[in-house]
Amino acid sequence: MLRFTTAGESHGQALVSILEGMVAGVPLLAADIDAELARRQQGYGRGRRMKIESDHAELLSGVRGGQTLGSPIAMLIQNRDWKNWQEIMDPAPREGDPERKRQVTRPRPGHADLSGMLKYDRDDARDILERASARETTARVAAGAICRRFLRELDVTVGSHIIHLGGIDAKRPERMPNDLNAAADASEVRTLDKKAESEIIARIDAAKAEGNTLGGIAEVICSGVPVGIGSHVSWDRKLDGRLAAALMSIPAVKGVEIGLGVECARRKGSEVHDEIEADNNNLKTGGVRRRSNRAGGLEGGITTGEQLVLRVAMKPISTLMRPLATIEMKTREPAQAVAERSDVTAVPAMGVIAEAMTAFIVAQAFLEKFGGDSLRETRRNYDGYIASLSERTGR
Ligand code: EPS
Repeated sequence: MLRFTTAGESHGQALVSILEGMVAGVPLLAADIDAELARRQQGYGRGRRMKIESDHAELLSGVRGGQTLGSPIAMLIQNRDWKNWQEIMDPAPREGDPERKRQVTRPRPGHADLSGMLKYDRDDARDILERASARETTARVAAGAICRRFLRELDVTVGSHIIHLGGIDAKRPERMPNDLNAAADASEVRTLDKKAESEIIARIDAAKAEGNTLGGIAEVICSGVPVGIGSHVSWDRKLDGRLAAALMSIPAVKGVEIGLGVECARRKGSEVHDEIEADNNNLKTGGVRRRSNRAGGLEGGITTGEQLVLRVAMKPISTLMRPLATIEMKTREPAQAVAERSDVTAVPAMGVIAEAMTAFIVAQAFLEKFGGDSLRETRRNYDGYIASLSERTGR
C-alpha cells in the first residue's frame, strides 16, 4: 500500500515527508522534487515568507544512484525562517518559565486556532496554528513529486490551472495547451486567460490594500489514465471518493467537484451522461470513447479512460490584516483576532498542492491494480492489462 506521512511545524526546524510503498527502479533526482516545491512557492499574492524560504528536499533514504529502492523514502526540508524562531519554537523546557513571546490568545475566525486550543487543551494557539499552517503542504508536494515521477513512466501526467480567483472567472481556452503546467506556470496567478489574469492581479492588490484575503478555484486535469482504476465494489475503493477526501484535506479547501460536479443536479439525464461510441484505436479506454466528458473521467468510482477533471475550491485565508471580531481567551473579553504576517491569497499554490494529492491517490490506485516491487514489474503488469483490453477490439 502506497502511503505517506508528514511532520513539522511552520516555524519549526524542518519539515519531514516519508513516502512508503513506492516501487524500486523509478528514476528520481532531488531536482525533480525541488522543481515541484518551487512551483508551489510561486503565485501573486503571497507574503514575505516565500522570499525567506527556497525549498529544497534532502533525500535521506530510499533512493540510490538516481533510482528508488522500494524502501521508505524520507525527505527533509529545512525551514530557513527557523533561525528567527528558534527561541519561540525551542522544544526544550524554558528556564524559570519566562513568558513566551508571540503567543496567540485571540483566535482567528475560520482558522483551526480556537477548536484546536479547546480540543488539545492549549492556552497558546501557536501550539495549534504552527501545524495547521499551509507550510505543511510543502511536505505533501514533495511526496506527490515522487508519485508524479512514477506516473510519468506510465505516461500519466497531472496539471492544473486557476479558473476563479477573488470573484473573477478565468475562461478555458478553446484548445487546452499540450503542456498545461508550462502554460499555467507562465502566469503569476496560474491562469490561461490573459484578460482575467490582469483583473485578478488588480483584485489581489485591492484586497491587500484593505487588509483582506481572497479564495478561488483550481481545476486539476490528469491525463493518460486507463479505464479501470478504482472500483465500484466497496465504498472505500471508489476512486472519486478517495480523490475527494485527499483534495478536501488540503488546508482551506471547502469544496471538490468531479466533472460537471454540483451542476449535474440541475440538469436532465440527457444533458449529463456521456454517450458512448466505439473507438478501436484507443486501447486505454478499452476501445470506446465518450462523446463528452461531463463525468470528469469517473463512473461508478472507476476511471473511464477519459481525462480526470477535478475542481477544488479554497476559501480566503483566515489571517486578515484588518482582523475580524473574536475574544481574548485569557479574559473572555471581545477583541480583534491576531494579525500575523500572512498571504493575501494562496490559490495558485493550492492548484500545485491539489496536483500532488491527485498524483498520490492515482499512483496508489495504480499500484493496487498493477502491483509489483519494481517499475519493470509494474509496467509488465500494466502492459498485460492494456493487451487484454485490446482483445475486445478484435485486434
Ligand atoms: C501561513 C502563513 C505564512 C505563509 C505560510 C502559511 O507564513 P508566515 O506565518 O511565516 O508568514 O507564507 O505558508 C508557507 C510558509 C508555505 O510554505 O506555504 C499560515 O498561517 O498558514
